[in-house]
Amino acid sequence: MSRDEMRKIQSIRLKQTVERVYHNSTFYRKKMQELGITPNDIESIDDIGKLPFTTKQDLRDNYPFGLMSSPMSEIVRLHASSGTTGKPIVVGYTRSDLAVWAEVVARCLTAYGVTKNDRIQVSYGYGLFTGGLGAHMGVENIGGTVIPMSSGNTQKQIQLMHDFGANGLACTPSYAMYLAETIHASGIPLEEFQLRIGAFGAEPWSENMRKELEEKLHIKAYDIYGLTEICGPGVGGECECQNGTHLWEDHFFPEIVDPVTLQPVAPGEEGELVFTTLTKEGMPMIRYRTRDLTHLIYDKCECGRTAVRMGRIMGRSDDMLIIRGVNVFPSQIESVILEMPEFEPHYLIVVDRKNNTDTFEVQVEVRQEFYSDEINRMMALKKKIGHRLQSVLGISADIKLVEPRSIERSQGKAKRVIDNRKI
Ligand code: DLL
Repeated sequence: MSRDEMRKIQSIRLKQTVERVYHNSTFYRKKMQELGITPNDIESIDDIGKLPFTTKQDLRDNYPFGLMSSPMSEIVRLHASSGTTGKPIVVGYTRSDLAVWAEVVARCLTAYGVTKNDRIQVSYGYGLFTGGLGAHMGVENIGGTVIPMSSGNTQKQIQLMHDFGANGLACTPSYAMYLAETIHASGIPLEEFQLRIGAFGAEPWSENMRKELEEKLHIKAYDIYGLTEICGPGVGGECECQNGTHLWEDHFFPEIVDPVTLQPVAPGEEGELVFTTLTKEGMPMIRYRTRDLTHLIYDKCECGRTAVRMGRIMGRSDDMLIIRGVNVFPSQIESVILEMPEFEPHYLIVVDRKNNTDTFEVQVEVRQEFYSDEINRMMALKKKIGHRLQSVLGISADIKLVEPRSIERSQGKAKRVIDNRKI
């Protein structure tokens, strides 16, 4: 679809969405009135900047159902995402919302090359988290066979993956890494598995992690992106080119803004991703601030898809650590670790404050073949990674080398940071 055609569709859908929220949601009507605007001020997608932003705090303040724009009798599903503090945020879907969600996940799977002949093991958690049920509906939508494992019970996961001949695996990249390790430890030859495709997301991951997962599992590993507030997984997904995540912008309109000034950044520049849903009925979102930091690529992709692409998420404007005045993203540390063959892709960042100075410790697992009782060898290894981190982050870290398999494995989103500072 040409850009012009896309913008036409986006304009029509934005106007419908604004009408809906203005008339059906006290929350949005009040916000628009505060800015002195009515639906008549929105004539096309070019007017998006006139609309107010929405934040996670707005969802918390209106817990549980304050942002619904459909009567509860039309809501057929609720999901929730655990907030870092206090109450969860709750989202509601109409039947039509579920159909759109299934469709966008199906688009991602199709772009990975999944067909009705494939069996997909869904190892995202099922329940209030959107990962399990979202991926599940997408597989069903294209007529594939779902293996609804949910997360956990890792031995059984690999046994059934093996026995059922799963061709695809959908889970977080960190859990995929754990499953890969477990397969290797099980002694079952990789050749006996039929895995071909991974649909990994729900947490930031790097190119190096992709390489490692592809090598360890003999698969192609693809990104799937999404967030509860917008629908769940499937807001975007990679294609065979593995060169940016296509965002399904006929349903979710993306903008990139400066997280401080909230003004749009120049095309292609890095900033905070903001979404406006264009077809949602239950709980449409107007200019929702994701806190995810990335950039958008409007050039046509080699795969032929014209949907805008998003670069890898560099982190979130709110999970960024400021250590001794320096901005640090856990994803940068992960990249360094994965570049070095001596380490397992498992690490833990511990931040604290002693004598008014931040302490910054990176615990990392040494691979079995590099692990040694010889102090000199371990010291040299410590120095090596220490230098590399210093040059990438511009700040020095205390390195703690730990034994293979000693850092706790996650069955969902990995916990990479312990911040003990009380600031
Ligand atoms: O994580 C939805 C999801 C499930 C996406 C399964 C993909 C697969 P939330 O729990 O609301 O929803 O977390 C959303 O997770 O704002 C990002 O910060 C992060 N995130 C999600 N996907 C990716 C990804 C689900 N592919 C938050 N790369 C988002 C990097 C991701 N970060």
